[in-house]
Amino acid sequence: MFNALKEQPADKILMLMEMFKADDRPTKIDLGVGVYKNAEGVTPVMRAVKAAEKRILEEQETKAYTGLAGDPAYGDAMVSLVLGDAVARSNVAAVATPGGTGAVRQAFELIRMANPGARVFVSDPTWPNHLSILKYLGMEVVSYRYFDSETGGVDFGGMMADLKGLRAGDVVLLHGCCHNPTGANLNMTEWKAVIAAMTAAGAVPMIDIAYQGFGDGLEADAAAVRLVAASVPECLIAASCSKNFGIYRERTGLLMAVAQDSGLHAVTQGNLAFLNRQNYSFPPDHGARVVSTILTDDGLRADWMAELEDVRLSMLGLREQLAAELQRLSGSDRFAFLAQHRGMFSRLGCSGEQVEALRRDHGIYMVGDSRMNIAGLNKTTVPILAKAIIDSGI
Ligand code: PLP
Ligand code: TYF
Repeated sequence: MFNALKEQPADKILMLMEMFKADDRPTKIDLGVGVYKNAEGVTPVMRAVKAAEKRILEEQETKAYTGLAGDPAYGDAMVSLVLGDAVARSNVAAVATPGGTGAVRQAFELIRMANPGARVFVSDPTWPNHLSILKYLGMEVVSYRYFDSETGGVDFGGMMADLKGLRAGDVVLLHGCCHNPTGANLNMTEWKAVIAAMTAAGAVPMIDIAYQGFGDGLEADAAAVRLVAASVPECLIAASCSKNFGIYRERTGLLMAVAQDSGLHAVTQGNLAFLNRQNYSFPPDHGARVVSTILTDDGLRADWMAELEDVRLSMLGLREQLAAELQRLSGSDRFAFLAQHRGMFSRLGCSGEQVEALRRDHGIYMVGDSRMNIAGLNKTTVPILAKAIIDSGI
């Protein structure tokens, strides 16, 4: 049987991680995989996470199964973190999932179950796993223009023109904040226009939010998701706790299906639970319990928010330093977009050969499309990167 298997394409981001490990140059710089690192290059366990884990270790009395939707306290806490009071809780069906990826996967499956002919509109570019999962599920993908490589911002005219091709029942996948891989984001006026286009066509928004708190702050980063949820008849939201709680390997995510018609709640909730049962039965609990412990305790929540804010501001500081350094070395403003971008990533906008040269000649690792993880820098390596960029003729 196994001899019938074909080679599968590797994940380029994860491949880069292996290449970086194998490089023995002490000066190498890792700007590849999207994992937060502090100035010492460490991905720390957040203080509130440690405290919550300690509490769970001491107080948890059973490891018996939770429910197919996961622990309700986690669902409630996360719905509130992401959606605030934008919609009534009774209009939100939600299930815990293994990471944001699990939520994305279940969302696509729910779409396919409800409307096998649905096309999924995705930004060009988008997170590669969106495309690979959609392809695996045999779903039709339509890409819409998103990134303007001239300005480093959003090609909003192109995006709106491409959304004119929407038909009723199509799905539009949007990044809630901190677009991966570009770092370029819609402003609120643009979000309103996108919502109007989806509503006019009868298309359903699906929002992937994996970096809430990494861009403009916990509340600001959720503003677009909340506006969408409050404005449209139905939407799907896939949230990840991997980055903002720093619990990557615990696999903690939540899929939400919001309907203004609360009569749809029971059947939607039942279908989400059904999908969990088909794919893995009960979702992982440890990370979810850490999250709900933090979010429901005033002290832990405040400490988590303070540490997350430090993380956000450190990345913002690195962006500003890098943009200023490149301004100084190039004598131009052509890299100013780096300070405007939000989240962990920025697309530098150079060629594949230039990315390759940065790796070969300078030991600087970024993804082939010139996506850099800003958190891979520190105050000392920013000038090294800036000089390498200019020396490479970028
Ligand atoms: N969606 C996007 C855009 C991401 O960048 C990530 C990153 O890891 C995820 C979803 C899901 O992450 P995870 O499955 O680790 O929670
Ligand atoms: O884009 C990133 O780097 C993160 C981490 O298959 C990641 O989202 C990368 C590849 C992958 C899963 C997660």
